[in-house]
Amino acid sequence: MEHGSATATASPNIAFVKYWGKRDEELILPYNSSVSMTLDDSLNTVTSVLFSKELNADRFFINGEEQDLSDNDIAERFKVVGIMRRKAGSADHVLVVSRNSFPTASGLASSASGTAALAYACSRALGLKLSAKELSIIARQGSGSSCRSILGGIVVWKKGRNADGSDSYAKRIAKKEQWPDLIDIIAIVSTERKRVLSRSGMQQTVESSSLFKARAKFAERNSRDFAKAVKSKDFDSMASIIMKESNDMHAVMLDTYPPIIYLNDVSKEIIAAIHGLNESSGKALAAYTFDAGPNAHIITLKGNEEAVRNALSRVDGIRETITAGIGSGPRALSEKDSLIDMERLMPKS
Ligand code: 2P0
Repeated sequence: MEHGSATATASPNIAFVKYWGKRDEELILPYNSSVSMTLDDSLNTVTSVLFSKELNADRFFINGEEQDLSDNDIAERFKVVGIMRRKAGSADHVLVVSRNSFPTASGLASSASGTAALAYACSRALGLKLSAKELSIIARQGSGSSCRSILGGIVVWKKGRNADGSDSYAKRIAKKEQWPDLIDIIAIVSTERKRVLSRSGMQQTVESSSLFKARAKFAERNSRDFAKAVKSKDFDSMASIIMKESNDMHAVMLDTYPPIIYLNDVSKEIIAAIHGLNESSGKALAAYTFDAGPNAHIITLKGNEEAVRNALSRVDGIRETITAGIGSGPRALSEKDSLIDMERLMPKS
């Protein structure tokens, strides 16, 4: 092939059963299975790739800024490109241009949507016909949680048992249409960059937390129970697993030495407000979950949005909220949406 290009879009996912801890750092294999919902287009990454003999080096731009490919974090995500190139038998250099549509204040990690969009765009540009399973296995090696953003709806990432990672990939457990009302109200509490990155933080947990050894077993059971609750349309059980999972993950973070503390006082106020709302309603209207930061994700159904907003309005310190629905996964965009200027072989200005 002389050259190949493609543009794809993917969205982040929010984990209901959390991934925190790798049993294999190179292949990115987790200690436990995890479950998430892929978000809709309200938050997304668009990525264009061009493989061409006319390029004399690999180049990678995110939001207009050129990335240093010798930086560890960037090189890890870029691993996806190397895997794709080997699969396609290509030796061409690549130009990758990526843009996150996230509201700058969202504080959301872009690694999941970015790596999923990169994998999806590379496979199309190189003419590889890969299944969702194959794409998920490749994306996983760039960033663990990105393997779940390869699919829409509610998704489980099976931890797998094989040493080569061939059985550690994401599978959909419910289509978007089965849970069309599921939403994530993101309450922005802080826009500061996180001090401890997920990658090094989770490794410190594996090395130093004794509670973590127990977590793997609970989390595996929670993944199975969550899948059952999704199938039986049991939001009450889903909500309690979501909240307990978040609490459990933040407990092992605190048990890490030195401790990793992502939640702040506003996060804790939100936790109390959601429990208060559920108690006064006599059933679970909503669930909170927190990732590697203090911003809250409130998982609820569209019909409960007003009640949740009411409860949140009584918490001081929430800067803004962003609501995302359930998404349908990555998709290819047309050439006119490409972020690459094919004449100059540079990002479009
Ligand atoms: C998750 N997080 O399940 C958990 C919850 C953060 C807290 O996956 O090292 O960026 O690239 O595999 O996927 C964040 O970790 O880490 C994450 P790597 P990733 O969504």
